[in-house]
Amino acid sequence: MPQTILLVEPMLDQIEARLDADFEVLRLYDPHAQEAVNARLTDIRAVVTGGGTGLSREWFDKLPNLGLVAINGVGTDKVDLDLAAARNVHVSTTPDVLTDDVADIGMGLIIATLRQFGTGERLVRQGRWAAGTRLALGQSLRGKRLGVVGLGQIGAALASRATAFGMQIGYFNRSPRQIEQNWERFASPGELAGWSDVLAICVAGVSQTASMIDAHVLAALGPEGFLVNIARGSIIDENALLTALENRTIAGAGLDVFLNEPKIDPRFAALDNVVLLPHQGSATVQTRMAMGQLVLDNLSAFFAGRTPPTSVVPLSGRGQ
Ligand code: 8YV
Repeated sequence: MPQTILLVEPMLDQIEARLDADFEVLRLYDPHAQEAVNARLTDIRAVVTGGGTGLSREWFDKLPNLGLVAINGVGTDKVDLDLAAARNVHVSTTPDVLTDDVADIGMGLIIATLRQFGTGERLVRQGRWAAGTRLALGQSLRGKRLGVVGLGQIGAALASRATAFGMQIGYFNRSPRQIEQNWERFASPGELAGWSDVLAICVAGVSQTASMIDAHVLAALGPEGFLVNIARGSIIDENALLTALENRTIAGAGLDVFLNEPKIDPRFAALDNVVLLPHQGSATVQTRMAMGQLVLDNLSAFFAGRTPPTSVVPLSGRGQ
């Protein structure tokens, strides 16, 4: 009898086919499966979910025999890791394999924001270029100062890309990092923002980083500064960001993540100085295949009685 798992959000078809071959998969997102899900709660040993979705405390409480939450991503902010540890539930992620694609989206948002890809695309599509409207001049990347908030794998990969575009790199990182490059370290996000032309948010979205980018940091970034966020919406005081964009106390923003995704604040849609993406950081066929393979590896290790290879929750005791 195959083990029963709960799939919280869709994955790549090829990965879901492998899940169906190896497990009894109950799909939480399938409206026709709700009755089956509720009838089988005690049989569910593992949950597969996304980084942006996680698993709520309510669902932890509904699953008495849960032993693994396998995240198809690296963000653990939507899973209570303390609760998982207390319940002896592994939480696994998909590190490394998505670094390049997320850094690519960050570089793309820097280019798209400084060179006004969104405004330009709308100008052409709406026929205003043909009617004689011209796009205002943009900003070159060469020589601009990129401030990276969070110099982890993704932040460092973005900084390397930006260096190739002729940008200078500064960064803020809570813990010191041994780096070979001559990137300047700043003591706070505010000091980094005051130095930066572009501020890129690459830090994990955890309780310690909630609203780290607030009105003071945005004021330090200033009216010629741009913000890019490829991490989590929770890291930015979103009302302060919207006010700064509306009042142009910052020049613009390129955003792949938001609070309350996908039902983001409608104020964003009224702005012409933002580039908006629907959380596309790791959303490529190749990366989602690699992430899915890591999810499968963690599931098979767990059900074989071994520690999931990319578990982030140190467990004492059974774990199984
Ligand atoms: C994905 C992410 O969008 O890695 C993360 O935490 O947010 C992204 O990679 C998400 O995990 C898709 O399920």
